[in-house]
Amino acid sequence: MGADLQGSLLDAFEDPALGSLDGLTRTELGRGAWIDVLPGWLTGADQVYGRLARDVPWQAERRQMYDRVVDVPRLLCFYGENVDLPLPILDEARDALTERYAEELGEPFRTAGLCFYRDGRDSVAWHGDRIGRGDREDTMVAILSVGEPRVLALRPRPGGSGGASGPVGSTVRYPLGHGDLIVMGGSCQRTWEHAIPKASGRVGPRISIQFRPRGVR
Ligand SMILES: O=C(O)CCC(=O)C(=O)O
Repeated sequence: MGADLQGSLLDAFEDPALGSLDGLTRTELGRGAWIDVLPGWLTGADQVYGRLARDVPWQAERRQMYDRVVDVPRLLCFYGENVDLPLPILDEARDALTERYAEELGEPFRTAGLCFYRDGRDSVAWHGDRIGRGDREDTMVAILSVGEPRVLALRPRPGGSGGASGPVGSTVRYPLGHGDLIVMGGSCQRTWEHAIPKASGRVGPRISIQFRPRGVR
């Protein structure tokens, strides 16, 4: 795969483990959207990165874009409901998130979408996860990040439901590092958009694991 990570040597010998979710910090974005952030939720992230990079059956996809078919600028693998995730620590993460958000979300996190950003040229364009419940009611998408830090950018959805467009410059940026967790909640998927912008310079690989409730994509 040629996707070596310049991880810390100490971390390389550490078994993966999840910390407490008590340290989550919530930021209200407006229009009923919020994000919870917890840097360093996962320790031993080097091992997680290494095994996912090596063992996941990554797929390169192509998509129709107007009159052209283009490469999707990242590798993908989707784990639906009731399938084993590629590492037990990811099942633990999903279950811990389900327990933490049980009352607020009202249903479990059930699927895991994995993205592999090979370098700074890989990215995700602006979008909301609006297939399923995310299009009409509040939901949550939780993202665990391993590998090179990349920015998750969020901006009010232009002309979206839930209010007028946000003011120019209202984009917020969260650098997601090795082992960090971010949860997008409330109306975030229908009133805001998110993206992983391309990054310039020498940017190493990153893998994101997105946990979602049933039907949300
Ligand atoms: O990689 C990430 O953190 C975000 C991925 C994402 O937004 C998506 O795949 O829909």
